Amino acid sequence: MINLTIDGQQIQVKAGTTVLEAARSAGIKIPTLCYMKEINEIGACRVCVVEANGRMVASCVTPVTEGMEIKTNTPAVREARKTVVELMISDHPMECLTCERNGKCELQTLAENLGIREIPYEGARRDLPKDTSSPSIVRDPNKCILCRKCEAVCAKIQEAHVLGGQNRGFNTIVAPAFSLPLNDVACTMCGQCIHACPVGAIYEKDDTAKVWEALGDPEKHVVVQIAPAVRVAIGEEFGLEPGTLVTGKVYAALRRLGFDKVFDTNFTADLTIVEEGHELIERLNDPDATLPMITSCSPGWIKYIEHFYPELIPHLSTCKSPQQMFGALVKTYYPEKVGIDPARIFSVSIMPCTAKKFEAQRPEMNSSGYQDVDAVLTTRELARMIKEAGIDFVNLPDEEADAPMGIYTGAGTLFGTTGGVMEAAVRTAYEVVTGEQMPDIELKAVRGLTGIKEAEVDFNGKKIKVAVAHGLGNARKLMDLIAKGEADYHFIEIMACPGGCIGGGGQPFPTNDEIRAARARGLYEDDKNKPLRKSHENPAVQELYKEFLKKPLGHKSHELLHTHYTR
Ligand code: HC1
Repeated sequence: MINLTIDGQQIQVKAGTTVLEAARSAGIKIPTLCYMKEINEIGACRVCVVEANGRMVASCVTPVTEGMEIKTNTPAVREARKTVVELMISDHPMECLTCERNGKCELQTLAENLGIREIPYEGARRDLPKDTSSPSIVRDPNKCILCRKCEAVCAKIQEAHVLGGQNRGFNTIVAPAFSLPLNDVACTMCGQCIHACPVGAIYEKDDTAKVWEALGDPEKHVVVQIAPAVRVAIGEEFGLEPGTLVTGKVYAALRRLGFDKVFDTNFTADLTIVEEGHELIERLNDPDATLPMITSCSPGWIKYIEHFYPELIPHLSTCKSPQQMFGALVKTYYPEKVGIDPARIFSVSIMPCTAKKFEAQRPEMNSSGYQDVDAVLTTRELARMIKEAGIDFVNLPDEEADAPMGIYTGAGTLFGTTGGVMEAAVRTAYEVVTGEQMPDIELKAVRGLTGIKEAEVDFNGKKIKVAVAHGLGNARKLMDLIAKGEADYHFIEIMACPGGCIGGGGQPFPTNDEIRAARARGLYEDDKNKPLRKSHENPAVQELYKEFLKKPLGHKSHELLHTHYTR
């Protein structure tokens, strides 16, 4: 152990601890900007300067030494931090009022906290073009402060290695290699870089204008679906605690925005389970089938396997994601049922995910004869629309979704958190295979934020081995095992984002592990309180099969609900 003094407090910490972490352990707050524990510890921004034995050091990269004397709050330290931030602002576009991150920008908060009121330097400005090539993500290099957090998350958490420093000196930007457009590289569009970015240099493509226009068009019948993970996160945009379940208020807000029908992605999450469960059973009974089967509902994950493991694509379930199953049905089953011309339908989805914007535009997603999902909004974009409309979200009454595509079970809602698809699938597959009720439907082994989770379920003598990974770096570990022939699993769930969709790239700022855990608790609560908790028991799904699809994996299902991805 190392003994040191911080601001007069004697403390003891383990050797190797940084000054920043030592201070945090003593309850002393040092401001940071580029720092992410164990992910980006590069001392780039110098905002965390302190005096160590009389010398100015960046606390995030300075290890403690025996007898060290640290001062975090001297005039020289405060002055140095101010100068660092003033210099950063001096060449930053002063567009705070119109910036995506206005009010949620870490640089703005730092300037406020450090009492910066004027910038004594006039720095050179850059006027580089924005990269708008991706259907999901916009990069504005002019706002980049070179903290390298996006690069670190893309490399170390997602292991996609898409972003990196280009050029030198003042011309340095963080961009794909050779400054190629994002759409031309192996970007999975997961949007984790957006959460890492402390300013407005990376953000989702804004599709709110498209949706406002559709809502204002009397010829259009505008329908909306909301994803599982939105309901436990959007409340944060209105001051509620992370994890607060606000499903009824979201439905009410959507009606007040003018949507003609308010439906729920959880309905098709239940449907996905019925289709995917049957697909799994079919594969288990076929000695020539490709196993393990891997879930296919996370579009960032699909893009990752297409780029990095194309030879393993046959492992993917052929099921489309719930978003896309919904899209296909809302322009076929639904208009047939209610007698509307499908050409009039404009289908919107509210997703926690930026990659869903890309998924909706994939050529595979037109099986209704139209683009199945016309516009995808993130949780943040919906919150912006609600604010723009002046809706008092917190005081809205709880309303119900419309039938039939708004009815869901507890299993459907679990999709929004890592392990949830697996838990939902096991609940259904167990009953279909064994013909018996599962003794305990809660598969606790696949809950929680551990990167890779495993479980074994006894299907009446047949042991089914499953694994769950979230975050693409964890997915890569499982893919390497499969590639080496060392994975003895039957079924694997993979979600691109850490925590699953609750941690999606379109979720409110900030998103961290504590907040992910709170949002997951909200979904488990939703599941627990549902009278029906198994997807195959969803009466609206049963009706859909009776009236339209006829049977799982049948002809219509194959036409509308399944697809094959290619390299
Ligand atoms: Fe997801 Fe899914 S769980 S992918 O994270 O399978 O976005 O919430 O909507 O489609 O249901 C996202 C969430 C979401 C789909 C479902």
